[in-house]
Amino acid sequence: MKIGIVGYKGSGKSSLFEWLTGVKPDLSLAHSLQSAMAAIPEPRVAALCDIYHPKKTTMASLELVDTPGLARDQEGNAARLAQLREIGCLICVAPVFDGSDPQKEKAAFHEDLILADLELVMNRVQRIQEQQKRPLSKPDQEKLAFELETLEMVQSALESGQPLREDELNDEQQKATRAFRLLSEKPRLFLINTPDDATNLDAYKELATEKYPVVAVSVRLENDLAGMLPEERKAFLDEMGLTSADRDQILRAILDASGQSIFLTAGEKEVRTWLMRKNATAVEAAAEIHTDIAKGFIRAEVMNCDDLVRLGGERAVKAENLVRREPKDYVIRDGDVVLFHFSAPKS
Ligand SMILES: Nc1nc2c(ncn2[C@@H]2O[C@H](COP(=O)(O)OP(=O)(O)O)[C@@H](O)[C@H]2O)c(=O)[nH]1
Ligand SMILES: [Mg+2]
Repeated sequence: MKIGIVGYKGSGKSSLFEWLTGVKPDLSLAHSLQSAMAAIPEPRVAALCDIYHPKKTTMASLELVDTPGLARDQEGNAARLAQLREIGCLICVAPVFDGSDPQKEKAAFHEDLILADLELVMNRVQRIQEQQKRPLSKPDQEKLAFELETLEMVQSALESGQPLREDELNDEQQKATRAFRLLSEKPRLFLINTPDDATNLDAYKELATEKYPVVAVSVRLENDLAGMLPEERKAFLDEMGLTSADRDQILRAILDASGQSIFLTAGEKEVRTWLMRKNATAVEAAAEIHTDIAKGFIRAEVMNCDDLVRLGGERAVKAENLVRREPKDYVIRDGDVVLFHFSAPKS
């Protein structure tokens, strides 16, 4: 899943991209999408490495995408927003460092996404209504009527300012609207780009709702700090009376907002984290590693990472009967270290 960094021009998108990925976006490509990866921190990996001494450690990464800035006057925004359709999750950057009101920024951005979606949906509704005037076979009539009904539901939700999220539509309805990839339906994290000397970051969190989580960070400060040596950094922060944000925490907030989480695999060859959708089943997690493992799935052997660390190794975990054998539909939990048993495909 691609994670788009979106917002108005000058809000700090490219700075955020640079801070999180370590890659400076190419200014000459600012009208298009630019991607780079950011490894997701997982503190438990270090403890697992102490146990397994693996040859290799691999961390799951998020693909972050710097996107063209939107214009406040909407000029040219339709084309910019159209580029975001393929993106799975939006990080909306609000430039509160320049004195903007975070609540107003949040509302303005929400409205722009809704307007872009409404235009798309209303065009399609109009086209369907025209098609319906022509002679059609019964199945085609029914298909169009269903699509129209779904779109009208989506449209009225958009008009009320409460867009539906993908998971609020049933499978059939999702099928009917999938081609649109509505922006306002995408999971979203609101990132408040604060002044360098902002002290009460928690106050911003009051803007968060269950659907739209919020994080606050001074992106410029963090970028400056990232270029310093640890001792320089500390001296600078002390002297200026500033505190720095926790990059790991921001990345985990992005992971969470995107509806994903990670699971672990561990052995002497490799200790590794993998991305999966939140609450994935064992067979879905297996598919993240290889489709053959999912196809030939026999069972998952699951240990809790804390048990492994506490007892010091797999053998001790087994001796305590703490290795669980789980079927396909087992829901993976936080901290699960998973070993899949599967039958190899016949070639
Ligand atoms: N004061 C302040 N300026 C910032 C901050 N983040 C970005 N800027 C400045 O805002 C301008 C635009 O930043 P940029 O990341 O290019 O924004 P973009 O247009 O959204 O990609 C640059 O001059 C940045 O230095 C911040 O946290 N504080
Ligand atoms: Mg930029």
